[in-house]
Amino acid sequence: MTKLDSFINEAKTICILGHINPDGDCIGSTLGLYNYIINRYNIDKKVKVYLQKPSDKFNILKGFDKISQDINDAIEYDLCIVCDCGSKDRIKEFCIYMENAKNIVVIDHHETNDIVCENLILDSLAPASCELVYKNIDKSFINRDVAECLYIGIAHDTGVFRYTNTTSETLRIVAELVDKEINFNYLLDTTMFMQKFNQKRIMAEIVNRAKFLLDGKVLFSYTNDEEVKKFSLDNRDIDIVVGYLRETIGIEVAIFAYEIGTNIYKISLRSNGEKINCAEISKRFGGGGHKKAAGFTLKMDVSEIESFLKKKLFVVFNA
Ligand SMILES: [Mn+2]
Repeated sequence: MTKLDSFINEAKTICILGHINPDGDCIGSTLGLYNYIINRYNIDKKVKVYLQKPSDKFNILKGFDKISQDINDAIEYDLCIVCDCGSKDRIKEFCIYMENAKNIVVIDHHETNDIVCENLILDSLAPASCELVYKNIDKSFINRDVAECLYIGIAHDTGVFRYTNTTSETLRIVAELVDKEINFNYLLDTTMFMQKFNQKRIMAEIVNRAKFLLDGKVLFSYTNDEEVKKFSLDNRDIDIVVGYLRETIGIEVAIFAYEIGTNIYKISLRSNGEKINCAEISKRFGGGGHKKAAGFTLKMDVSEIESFLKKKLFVVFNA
């Protein structure tokens, strides 16, 4: 029995948490564990997933409709499992469940993990938290529901197995998941590739205003709340933009800014090659993430962001 399994085995009540703005790996790892616990223990355990409301495109995963946003500081869970999250700040309002819990296990693959916890399943070389979940659960209880969740998470964090974080082991794990007769084509299309027409239209606007900075090493663009609303979208609909900008010949890093509050911008970075470490850059500004994908928050007007980036990144690029 793995350490994770023995914690689950001993607990009667379990909560599962992830990070703010939950992405495919966060949703996949939390719901993957949720479905695993239900499949293995049925009604013997009370298990609940708390996440900020994820994009509806993930509603094809079992348990999606059970994801809760409730806050109740009187509840004390026997066990709190935190997935895919490198800092307390990013658990946000659900942190109370972690603080109240009798035991905590953290499963994560971020380079910048600063959660202090005795039971840390941390591997920054793992391409996805879902891969770590897979490795730490009893394979004989992985049913189709679990497999779908874990497949989604690994696919999302590896760019469908094409980023350099993908290993032969990843592909072997994926093969095991495919053997559970998941409809991977449907899963990928629904959660990654199919878009609302307005997502394509806002992308056109964002690409049109994109600028090369620092001798063409950086491709930078942005949107704001007003524009996102104009297209009847929300921020969950533009999470694909930065990855799309990265796929530009000649650049070392794509940077995309979007408004998460009045004059508060989330800055997302995606790099090509080995020269730029996005996690390191983001950490300097209070954020974090992975070598090739990371982000941080800036409190300023969008017109100031460009000059901020030019000034600060110049130092990084010339280091
Ligand atoms: Mn992840």
